[in-house]
Amino acid sequence: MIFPVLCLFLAARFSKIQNKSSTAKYGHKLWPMPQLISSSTDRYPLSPRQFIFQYASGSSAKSGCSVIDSAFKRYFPLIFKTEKHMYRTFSMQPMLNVYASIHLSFPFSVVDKLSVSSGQASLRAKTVWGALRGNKTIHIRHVRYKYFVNKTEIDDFPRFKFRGLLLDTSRHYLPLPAILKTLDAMSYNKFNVFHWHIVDDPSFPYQSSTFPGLSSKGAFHPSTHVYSQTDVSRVISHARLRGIRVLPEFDSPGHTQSWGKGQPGLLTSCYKGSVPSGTFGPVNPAMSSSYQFISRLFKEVASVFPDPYIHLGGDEVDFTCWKSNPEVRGFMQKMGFGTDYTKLESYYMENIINLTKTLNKTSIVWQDVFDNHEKIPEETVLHIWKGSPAQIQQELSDITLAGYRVILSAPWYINHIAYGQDWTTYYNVQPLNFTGSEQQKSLVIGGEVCMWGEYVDATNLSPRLWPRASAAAERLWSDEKTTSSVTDAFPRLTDFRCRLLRRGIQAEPLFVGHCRHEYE
Ligand code: CP6
Repeated sequence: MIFPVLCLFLAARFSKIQNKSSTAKYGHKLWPMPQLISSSTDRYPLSPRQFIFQYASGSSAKSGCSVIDSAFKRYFPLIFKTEKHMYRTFSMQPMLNVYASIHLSFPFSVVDKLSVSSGQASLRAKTVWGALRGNKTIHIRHVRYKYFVNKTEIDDFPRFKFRGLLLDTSRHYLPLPAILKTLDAMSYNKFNVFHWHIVDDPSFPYQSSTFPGLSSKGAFHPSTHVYSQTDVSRVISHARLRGIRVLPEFDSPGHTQSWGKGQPGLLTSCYKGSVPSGTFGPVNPAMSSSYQFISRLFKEVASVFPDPYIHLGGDEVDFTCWKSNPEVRGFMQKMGFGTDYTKLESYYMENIINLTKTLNKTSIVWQDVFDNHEKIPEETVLHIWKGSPAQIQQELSDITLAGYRVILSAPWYINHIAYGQDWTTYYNVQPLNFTGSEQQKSLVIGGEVCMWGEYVDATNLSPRLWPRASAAAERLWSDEKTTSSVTDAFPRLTDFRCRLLRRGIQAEPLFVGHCRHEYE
């Protein structure tokens, strides 16, 4: 997605420069930290009534570009937030004429420039996504009802292309507003991939148009605890406007208990001796009907979710049930797999990866698929979710040596909680600290924070995510050499957490203290 240079222009009638020595003590408190920043204590007061976002003349993006138009519309009240009398002022004297609507996303990796100087701020970005994130970087501070912006020069680009967050909507149903709010908070942190672990063993909330029985029988409730096609497209467009891709996961052959309710015959029937025990295991890999079903389901998924990737899962497959089933054992014989059930798992995964390829989508799979299989198409992305720090390093080495791209999640299991400041462990992760060539390191495309849902629903999602996930967000965006000190990060993250609260995101405190907005 290469756009010609796009210039954004923030015209603000900055009044005369002020240089207050007291400004220095505030410093800039950006999160995540840009790649390169030089800011001065020179600052310009600005008034919400005179501030306007606009496209620069000559910009290849113009009014009508939905992503930027709607960003202008969203950012204004975020910047000049909150005081009730301000809103009154606006309604009496409407000033803004930059309102508009909606569109889709991809990662970017170019140096974008933001410059704030006398009379104007300008943002030059190569893509709309860069412009979107650059807009977020402008740091307008306020003291009481006065707003200021410091003279600043910023060059920026993300360290990693893939900066993800996983939500699990199967262990608990997350109502749509909770998902949309999480997307808002993700954009404040410059995350760009929403990994939607939409179905799993406990429930199947995705309302499929091809197989309506999957959710009518497999969801916690057939009409209240489901995501309709409209819900899904709302999530996708909300995400897109914020520069976030939606990566759907339909995890199989394990983690599929809920699928069996609406699709009899799909799962392996487990045996006790020579009789079926009445329980079910993973998808039955010995039946051609299983592949026909997956093919039809994925055909739908591929058209509903525009992202070029689909996450196929492939983790934690329990062989006990397969081993007990005479049909499956017969298939093992016929295929010459002996008693090696990883070969059967491999056979299944290969089939569904190829099937995904025919839909013009690239597969992402959990690391188990690499650990157990020899043959995986080269464009497949591996996703690391387990292991001790040493095992993770080994896995990174092995996967990249084999030439595969990789996403790292193992150190960022945000659903695990501990007393104290556990954000520091997420912050101190060094994704490229493993034995390997530069070429191997370039195959680490990014990382992802996982919020598994066993103990999480809409009541505790937000404070458990934020600001802990923000620690990973900075690790994935910023330069590791210049931005690695927990001591430097602490006051910035504390400040960022207050900003999240001001924007309506319930974020837990890092430590003892208060936010300035509590009494202003
Ligand atoms: N669900 C699915 C899970 C987990 C995985 N897959 C998981 C396992 C162990 C831990 C955390 C999460 N709950 N479908 C593994 C990728 Cl510690």
